[in-house]
Amino acid sequence: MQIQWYPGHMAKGKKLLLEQLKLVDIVIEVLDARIPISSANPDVHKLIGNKPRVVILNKEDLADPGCTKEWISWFKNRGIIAQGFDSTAHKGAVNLVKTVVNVSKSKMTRKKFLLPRATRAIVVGIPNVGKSTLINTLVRKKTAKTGNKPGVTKGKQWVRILSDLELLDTPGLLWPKFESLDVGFHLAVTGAIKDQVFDLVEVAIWLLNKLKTDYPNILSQKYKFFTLDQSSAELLELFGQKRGFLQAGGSTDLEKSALALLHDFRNGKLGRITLEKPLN
Ligand SMILES: Nc1nc2c(ncn2[C@@H]2O[C@H](COP(=O)(O)OP(=O)(O)OP(=O)(O)O)[C@@H](O)[C@H]2O)c(=O)[nH]1
Ligand SMILES: [Mg+2]
Repeated sequence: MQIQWYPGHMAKGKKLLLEQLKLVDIVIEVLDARIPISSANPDVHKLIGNKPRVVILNKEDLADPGCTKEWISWFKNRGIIAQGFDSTAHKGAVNLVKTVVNVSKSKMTRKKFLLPRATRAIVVGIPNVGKSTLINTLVRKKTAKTGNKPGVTKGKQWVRILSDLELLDTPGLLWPKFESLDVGFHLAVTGAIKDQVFDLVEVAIWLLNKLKTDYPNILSQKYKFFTLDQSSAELLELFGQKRGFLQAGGSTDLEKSALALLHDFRNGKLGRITLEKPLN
């Protein structure tokens, strides 16, 4: 898969992040619950170093609940506090704030004689993972700009949650070289990379192959015209025909079909699906 996923502003974003990390007590790393490993930016991990960190497995409403539970234990076994979260709902917000403040206080190295002040946290993560939505949910109002495409947050933004937590929103960051093709596919399918920079049909076919293996019943349940003996290319074509994506001359518009399939996945129309499962 040929994609240009590392625009110049992301290199600048990394520099800015290094500066901002000096200002905060704790990092809230927002991961995508459907791809907890692929959505973790190794460059950001290096910058975070030993700073206290809480992991949010965001978009848990779109992920397979059993897998999210397994992922939370997976992180726990590695000494990392992780919590599933749906940033579009308010449920669990108070608990989340408490967890962040408590973890930060338990690791506080600030001198005791300094006056107590609000905990300062920075919210980091890949584009479109829900950082700004999470902040808005915690504040209970729309202060941070959000949108269902990567690259919505540009500058930096401090937001105060009650009196004991201040949050800093940051622009989504990717890294220059993915470890494997699958990482690229995961990021493309979930919407972290702009649709314009990858081959939609290739990514949609990858998704169909993946679903056929990991969730074999989902496709035929959601799209009654699907059967598992068809190839993924045939399935995509059939899907496009059923949706009426025809080009002049009567052939199927595969790009449009691919995009519609990806939207169905991203909006949860295919059900709750986790693409990446913990190995142990
Ligand atoms: N279903 C679901 N959608 C979510 C959740 N969190 C965020 N979203 C949606 O994901 C999209 C991206 O959200 P943003 O908050 O703008 O993401 P961001 O990480 O700030 O993105 P950038 O600023 O581009 O880096 C929006 O359409 C949100 O409504 C969630 O927990 N569940
Ligand atoms: Mg944002």
